[in-house]
Amino acid sequence: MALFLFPSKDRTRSLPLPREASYLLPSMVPSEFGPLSFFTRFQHFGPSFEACAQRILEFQPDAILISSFAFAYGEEAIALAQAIKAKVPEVAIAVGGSGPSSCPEYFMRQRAFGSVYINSRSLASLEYSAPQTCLPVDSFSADFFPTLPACIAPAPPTGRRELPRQKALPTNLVCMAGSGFFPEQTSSPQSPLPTNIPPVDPFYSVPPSSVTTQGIPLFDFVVAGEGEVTVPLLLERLEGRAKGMGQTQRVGRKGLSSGAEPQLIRAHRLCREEELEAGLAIVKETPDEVWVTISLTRGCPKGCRFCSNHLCHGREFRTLPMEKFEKALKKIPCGRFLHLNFEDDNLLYTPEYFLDVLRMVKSHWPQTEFSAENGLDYHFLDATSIERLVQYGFRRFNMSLGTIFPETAFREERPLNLERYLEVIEAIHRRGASSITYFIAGLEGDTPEQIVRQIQYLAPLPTLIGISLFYPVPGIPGFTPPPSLLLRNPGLGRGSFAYPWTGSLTTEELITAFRLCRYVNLLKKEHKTPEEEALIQRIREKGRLLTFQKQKPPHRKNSNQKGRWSLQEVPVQDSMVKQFFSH
Ligand code: B12
Ligand code: SF4
Repeated sequence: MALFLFPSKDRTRSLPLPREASYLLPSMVPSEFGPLSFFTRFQHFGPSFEACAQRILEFQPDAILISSFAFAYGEEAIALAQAIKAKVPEVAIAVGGSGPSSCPEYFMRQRAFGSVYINSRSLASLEYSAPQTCLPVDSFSADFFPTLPACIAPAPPTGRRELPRQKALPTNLVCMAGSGFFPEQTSSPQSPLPTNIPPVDPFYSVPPSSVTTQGIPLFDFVVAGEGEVTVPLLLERLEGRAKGMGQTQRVGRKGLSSGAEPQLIRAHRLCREEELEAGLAIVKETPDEVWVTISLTRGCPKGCRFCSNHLCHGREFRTLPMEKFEKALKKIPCGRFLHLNFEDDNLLYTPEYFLDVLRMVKSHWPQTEFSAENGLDYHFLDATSIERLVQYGFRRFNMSLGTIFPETAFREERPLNLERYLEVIEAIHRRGASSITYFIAGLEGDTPEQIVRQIQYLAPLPTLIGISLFYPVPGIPGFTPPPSLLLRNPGLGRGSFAYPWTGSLTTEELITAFRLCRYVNLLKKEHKTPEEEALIQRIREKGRLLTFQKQKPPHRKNSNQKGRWSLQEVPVQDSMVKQFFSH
């Protein structure tokens, strides 16, 4: 088995903004940069899909398992699979992860060749059935494993360049590949940015010259739910296929694809604690320091309506056994300063477990700084627990607030206790640590006025603001069935694409809120550069939002002395900005 992790910041390419996202253009400022900027570039991180496919196929796999971690990145998983199938149509491909768990139908319908957009059009009429969450074992039903038509192997296409292969027999080699894209937000005044992003055709379709396999289903298996439960089922089916084919039949064939319609494999239960493995990754190392990200728990029992976590991991909270955690820690080099980040959703749900975890880390790395990037639930914090966490090594607290409005919180089934939140923020500040408070803009019922009030509420508090633009996921309430636009263009489901899904805020209003939050954060910044001070001063004078723009023709009005940048007014929703500055 080989594992490939392709997304990487080492190789980045700027791409044209996908055509369907061209509604963003009026809100974008070409060559914008600095602390008030919105997203400016659409980037691909890592090698091209073609190169990824090539590298995977050099391994001569019988089957390839692709992990698609969010529905919004479904098109990238498909582009990778298409690049693979264009080279070797017979290799079996399975796709799993949170993306397919939330909408397996989208993946089931994909064909092995055809640009994402040709496929997308056919998806407009896609029928959708609500995803079933992983169920307890006694709810097992044969319906989870639908019987699909008998498999017919595709005839090897002519004219295709085949990669050399060592063995004719299945070896059960399995590759796990990841793919991911995200638009980059720039913050460095030095960064050279493209001057404009034209809305042209998407970048990731395989060149038409390699159209050889149109009509063949892209995936052999679409897998929903936790891998601990589904991978054994998948391997069983692959082994069954390998045995069924036998050596004679497989002569001249590559891989285990049946060429038939994909099979859907759904987890029939959640994985048990003893089946859990620590998700631990060393993300950066220097001779003195090491940065590690880890995930120790699964599932969240809370039922926030906007959250899709349960579609893959259910609502039962499970923790990694401590012995396994201790074993996982052995992968981290000792004797260095450790930065340990938890990606768990609700670590404080079992505070004693969490404290045991911190104690164990400290016993091995007395010098550790902890963070929990995905947020800590302020309901579980108070001055005493904050004191304890700071003593253990928390210097920054990411707080997930959601909303300050009781009616929105009620509608979203999100607990809200502003009094407690304020106490917690103050206690963190008093203790000399910092915090970021996350809220969501664009939820059902939000109004532009409310969002400005929310920003004004957070502005004087000793916390930075993290704004999340609401993103939909098929399967969450209000998105079942998902709008056809989301099924045609899953990528529009990225938060950064500011699509007005709920209709409560327009794209312009969402982006205005985003920029206002960045302005507030700049005001709170301790050591501002002279350029940033100048920016703030101009914004205050004008009562309008401005941003840094890389200077194209030199010597324009408002440009700085060296003519490298100018201050540019940003396109925003005027009444929101007025309301903000009239406070
Ligand atoms: C860490 C995290 C991030 C990190 C890192 C992501 C990364 N590239 O590694 C950051 C902060 C960058 C991030 C960002 C986003 N995230 Co995020 N993130 C998470 C989080 C909290 C943990 C993911 C994780 O590692 N889980 C632990 C592992 C073990 O679980 P897993 O990946 O699901 O894998 C299991 C199964 O899915 C399955 N499986 C996985 N792959 C495969 C493949 C096969 C073949 C099989 C059989 C099984 C299988 O087996 C695994 C073991 O059980 C999840 C929530 C969650 N608890 O899962 C959200 C989550 C995945 N994120 C989500 C989203 C939407 C995003 C964004 C797109 C949001 C946005 N801004 O628009 C961005 C995109 C950023 C980007 N371009 O990559 C959603 C996805 C929803 C969906 N179904 O589409 C989730 C579920 C959060 C939520 N509640 O809404 N995220
Ligand atoms: S607390 Fe977090 S992980 Fe749990 S349901 Fe709410 S948003 Fe999702």
